[in-house]
Order: sequence, then C-alpha cells, then structure tokens
Amino acid sequence: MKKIISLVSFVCFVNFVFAQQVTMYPTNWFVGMKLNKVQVLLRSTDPGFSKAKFEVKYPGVTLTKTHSFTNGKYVALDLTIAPTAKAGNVKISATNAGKVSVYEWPLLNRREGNGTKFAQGVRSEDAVYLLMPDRFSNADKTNDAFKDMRDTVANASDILLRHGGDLKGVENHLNYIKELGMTSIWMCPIIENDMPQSKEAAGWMSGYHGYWFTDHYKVDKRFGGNEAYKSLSDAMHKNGLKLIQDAVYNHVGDKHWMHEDAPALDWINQWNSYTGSTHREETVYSNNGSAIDKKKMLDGWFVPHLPDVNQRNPYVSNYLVQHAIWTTETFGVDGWRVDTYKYCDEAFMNRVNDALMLEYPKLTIFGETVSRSVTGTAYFTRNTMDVPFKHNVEGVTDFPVYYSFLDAVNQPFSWDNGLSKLYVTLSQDILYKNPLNNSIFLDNHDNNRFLSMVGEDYNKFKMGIGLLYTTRGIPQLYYGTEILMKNFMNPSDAMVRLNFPGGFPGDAVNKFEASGRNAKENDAFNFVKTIANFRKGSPALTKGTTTMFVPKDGYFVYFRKADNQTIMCVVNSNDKAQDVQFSDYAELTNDFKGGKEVVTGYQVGTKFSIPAKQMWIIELNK
Ligand SMILES: [Ca+2]
Ligand SMILES: [Ca+2]
Repeated sequence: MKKIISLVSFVCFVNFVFAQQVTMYPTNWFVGMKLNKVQVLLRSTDPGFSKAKFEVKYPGVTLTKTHSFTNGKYVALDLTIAPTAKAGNVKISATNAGKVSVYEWPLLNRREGNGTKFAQGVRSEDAVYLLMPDRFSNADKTNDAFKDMRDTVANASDILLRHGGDLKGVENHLNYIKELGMTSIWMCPIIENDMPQSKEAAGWMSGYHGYWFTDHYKVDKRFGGNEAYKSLSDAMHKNGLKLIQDAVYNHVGDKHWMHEDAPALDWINQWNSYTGSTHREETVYSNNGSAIDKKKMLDGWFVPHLPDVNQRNPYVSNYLVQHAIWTTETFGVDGWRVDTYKYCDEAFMNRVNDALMLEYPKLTIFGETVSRSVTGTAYFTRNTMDVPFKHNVEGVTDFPVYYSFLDAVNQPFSWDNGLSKLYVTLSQDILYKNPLNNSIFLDNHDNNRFLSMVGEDYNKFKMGIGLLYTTRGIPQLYYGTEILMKNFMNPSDAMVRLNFPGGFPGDAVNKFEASGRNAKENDAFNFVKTIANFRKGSPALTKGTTTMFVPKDGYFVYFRKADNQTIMCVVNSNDKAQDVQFSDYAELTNDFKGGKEVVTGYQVGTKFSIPAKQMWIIELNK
C-alpha cells in the first residue's frame, strides 16, 4: 500500500516538505492478534528518511524501539498493540529537521471465523486440486497485461509467456472442481511477479508461474489483485472449499526491493561470485557431510535471477513471519504449501510455522521437499528420528510415494521393482510422526504429466488414480489430469502447464463441460469423480489405518480401516487375471462375506478374479 505523504495542518507553519512516498510493511495489522508486537518496516524514497525522529500516538499502541539500516530510506518501528486497542488509523509522525510528516497505518478488525470459516487446515479428509492460475481460465481480458509492468506481454500462443488466466477464472469454475470431489484448491503463487522475461534454454520466459515475487503485499494485478483474491476466497468458502496458498520464503525475484534496494546487504545471502545451491538436501541432514556443501545448499541461490533470502537476519525473519500471518488473516487462507522448503534456514522455518500455528491452531502447512528417499523426506517434517534438529511442519510433499506410484504401475513386478517399490516405501512410514499429513500425488507443475509417464496406457492411468485415492495421505490432483491432459517437460516445463481447454476466450472446445469432452475424457473425469467422492465419505480411506500384505506374483493387496469400515484394495499389475481369496487375508477379512467395488459396483464374494492391469477398491460387507 503506497501512501502519498499527508501533512497535518500545522505542517504548513513549519517548512515545505517535498513529496515523498512511504510504503509500510505490513501494510496494516489487526486488533486482538496473538502476534501483537509488530515490526513495521517503513520504506521511503528519501535517502535521509532514517534521520527522522518517529512518534506514534494512538490509544493502545506503543512505539518501543526504532531501528535504522545502512540504507537511509528505511526504518523499522517496533510497535506493541495492547489487547484493548481499537481498530482505526494509527498515526506515525516523522520529524526531520523541523519538518513533520504523518503516515497512517491501519489497524483493522479481525476476519471472522478463525478455524471455522478460514484457517481450517487441510488434512487427510481433504482432496486437493492443484492449478496454475495463469493457465486455468481467463475471465477478464482487460487484466492480461499492463504497460507499467516490466513484462508487458500476454500471448496465449507462446507456452513460455503469460496467457492471461486470472483468479476470476478460477472463481467461475468452482462448481467443476467441487463436482470432481475436491475439497481444497492449491494454486501456484498469486503474489506479484513484476519481473522481466528471463532467457531460459527453451526461449524467453515470463514469470507466469508466480515463483518470482517482487512485492509480497500485492496479489499480481494480472490475476486481478488483492480484491479478486478476497473474492475468490469468499466464494470458495461459501462452496465449502478450502484455500491453500503457495509460500516462497527461500528467494525473491531480483527486481524485489529486498535485492535491488535492500535496507542492508545482509537481507540477501551474498557470495563473492555467483554461487548456486547444491540442490542436495542430503547436505542438510547428513552426519557425513561437509560444512561448505550445507552452506551452499542453504545460502546458494536457486538460480541467478532469484536472490536467496537471508532468513537468519531477524528483520527479514520478522518481515516474512508477519507477512504469512497478515496474508492468512487478510485473505482467509486455510493451509500453506511451502515452496523450496529444504533450501530454507531450518530455525526460521520452525519459527514461521510456530507463529502461524499459534495464531491459527487449526491451520496446516506442508513443505515441498523433492527427495527420492524416505529419510530425506521425513527429516523435513515431524518424524520419529533421533536427529539434532527436529522440523515442526506437519506435512511434506511425499516424493518417495510419487516415484513408487510410477514404478508400481510401470515396472514389471519383481522382488525389487513394480508394486514392491510401493510396499517398501510405505513400510518406511515408521519414520513419520503422522504419514496421513503427507501430500501425495501422481504429477504436478514440476513433473511430467502422469498420463505420459504411463505411456498413455489408460489401464495404468486408472490404477494410478486408484492408488492416489486409497493410499494414506492427502491426495493432490493436478489440473487437467482428470481430462487426460498429457505431456513431458520437453523442451520446457511449460509443456505440462498448458491451458485448460475451455478456460480461455476463443477456445474451440470447453472441457469444463461434459459435452466438450470426448467419451474417454468423460470416462476419466467420471472415474476420478466417483473415487474422489466415495473417498470423501469414507472414514477408512481418509483417516484409517493401513495394513499391507507382501506383494507377490505381480499383485498387491492392502486394506484401509476405520469406524467399522474396511476397504480392500487389490492391484493387479499382471497382463493376466488374478484369483484372490479372502482367506489369504483373514486378519482383515474374517468378519466379511464379500464386498462391493466402489467404481463399478461389482459385488464380489470371498473368492474372485481381478482382470489384468486393474485396481479394485472393495468396501467389504457382512
Ligand atoms: Ca485475464
Ligand atoms: Ca536458501
């Protein structure tokens, strides 16, 4: 929020003041928050700004300390907000060489419904739909591009550039997402990315994906700005959908003031010459690793145009913590996904998570950790391991399960391969405090689309969907998977981020509607919809225990069980039918006479044959 200087009436008797702009972060705060010691960063265009003497006069608000930086444009004010403080505009006066300037910093009433209408948390009872706002639906052509931004182009025919999708476009399709059985939407970041295009191997690329922040307190106006985000959040909550926001604490775009005009150099991790991250999470937890490798992992830059934020700097830490809370309160966020989790300072991550969980006890957070190993995944979340540093985040992206899903459906069965991979991976759940909090998935915006990964084999595709909605964790579906969108990340990851057909003006077909989908696409859509909606009402699949039996002869049987519901999951990866009998699984099947397959409605008895390359999800009955 930019405020042009406002002069109180007596100023005209003192000196003329040159107009200067002052921006305050956070742009406002709220009354009645647990976090009531707020460090407000004031950023001026005047290099002598920090020489001023600052005073705050407002009932219940006390200025306890003023901090200045090597860059004279900045000051930080420590404000304590008493529980008795009322909403209103806090007046902050700055007196500099006899000139008095007054800035207004709003204290707002809190959003209603902490834990009930927002900050509800996203748990294993939920099903998440991941989408990229620029690529989902364009409801407003007038906000596609702006002349006053560094990248002035929107061009839906170039996969590397902005396409014009926006938050109103998402709001217009909530019914579609709901019908599919989803309960939550995670969008790639919506914060302003006022960055120029960047030269990548595949060509000039824009920040359409949202991971290049330039102003934390603005939702990108090409997505519709803060108001469109509030509107979407309200509409989602009215529809019973929860909102997951994508946070990036690790880096900012190089046009962010934190890099271009920082209060002090130590806001960004500096190196004598460009030093990239090692990208090896092992360096963070290994007791056999070298100190320099760990430092490079954590403080090295992700890529050259994304400066690495120094979260050990207490001012930076305060700035990021306050922003996370401000965002949750302002927009009504229910859960956070944290990008590049393993690249962040560990103590900082625990601090920001603690602050969020203290303010919003039901809120949930999961971190992105790309790792092939369960150890390297469990380390970055609550775990049972005896390690010197314990992470406090509830959930994590479960990449070991993701890789195992792919191997389970793609590889021929053996002791080590195919379904054995999934069995072995899930057996390591002992390392997690609660694996139900893990985010599980078949694909996402950074990986090849699932249909392509299974060689466009529709049977394998359906087995994958079955695994996704019956394995412990929080299933996440990537937009378009349900209508058989495909592609590899070649020549660019933009290939797996193509427009949702029907979301953009002039699209020849509209796959948001059954009439716009072909028979196979409708079959896939209905398959996902049936399983996801069944899961929604299934205590066993959402929160139940898992019991696995050793996979053999190319098939795998596991059970989910809770609240008197038992679900038998049978995966046959063979090219031939497989006989299955309850008596082999007596500890789970003894009380039952048969069951009903949840997609097809087939009734099975205590002995049945499952066709080649199929997964059956059977609710057992007496
Ligand atoms: Ca638009
Ligand atoms: Ca870092």
